[in-house]
Amino acid sequence: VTAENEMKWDTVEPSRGNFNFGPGDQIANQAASHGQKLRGHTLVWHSQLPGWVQSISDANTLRSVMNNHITQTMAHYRGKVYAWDVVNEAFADGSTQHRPPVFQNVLGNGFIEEAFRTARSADGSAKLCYNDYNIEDWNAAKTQGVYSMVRDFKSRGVPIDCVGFQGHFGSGGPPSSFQTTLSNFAALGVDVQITELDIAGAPTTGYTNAVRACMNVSRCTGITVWGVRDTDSWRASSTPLLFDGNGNKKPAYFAVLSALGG
Ligand code: G2I
Repeated sequence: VTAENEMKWDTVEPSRGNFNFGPGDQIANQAASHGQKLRGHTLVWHSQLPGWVQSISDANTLRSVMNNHITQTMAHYRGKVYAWDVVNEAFADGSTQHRPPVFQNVLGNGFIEEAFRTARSADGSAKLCYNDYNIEDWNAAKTQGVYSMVRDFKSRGVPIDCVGFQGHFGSGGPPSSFQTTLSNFAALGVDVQITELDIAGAPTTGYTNAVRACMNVSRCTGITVWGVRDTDSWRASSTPLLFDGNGNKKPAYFAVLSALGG
């Protein structure tokens, strides 16, 4: 289970030092009472970031605010969240570089490393993941940028355990190189997961290909769909999920079940 919005910064720390874990706790409790594993989403992200953080221009202030947010949130969910998206979507589209606002602009290149080191200190048991979209195609610049970062982190002992591939696909499903991408990242010594899967029109072929790519890579340890019913999806008009608005199973549901082995 992943909270779609309830563990994001604007909900969790709407003003400096005031933490609101109520909405996230509801999801955590629901997951615990059903024996479901919980992913934490997300600690450091440029979006759904409250205005008070976006307007910080002093590096020492932003560093302490970022580290405090990571530390408090992970401490609260210690033992409940098994894997955290520590940093989400830090790379710019079509590029090997980080996107500018606000962490990169104020803290510089080292902010991702600092976030992961802080996260390891805050919870030594949780898996620490980098999560992003449009990094499924091995030939994309953004994929190569993230790959270089993970390789660098592993070579220098910066703590990182997993990479999340969001998997927001068009009607064609995953790019043909997706399994290559997953296995190349896994070969660096991290787990890989599909973290936010949805496919425009929910084609059975696209879903089958996405599930197979993961099943074929032994270090691919999770597939999460980004919502249950089409009507609740962030892209509802594309009906990208496994259940329709009435909660009925769609053909893609049966395709996924079969790709998982029945
Ligand atoms: O944009 C799709 C996903 C891309 N990867 C990171 C995910 O965290 C992201 O999730 C979406 C949620 O599914 C949406 O539900 O993130 C959006 C915001 O970036 C979420 O939308 C927001 C709306 O923009 C707000 O107006 C609304 O108040 O949902 C909020 C809560 O319903």
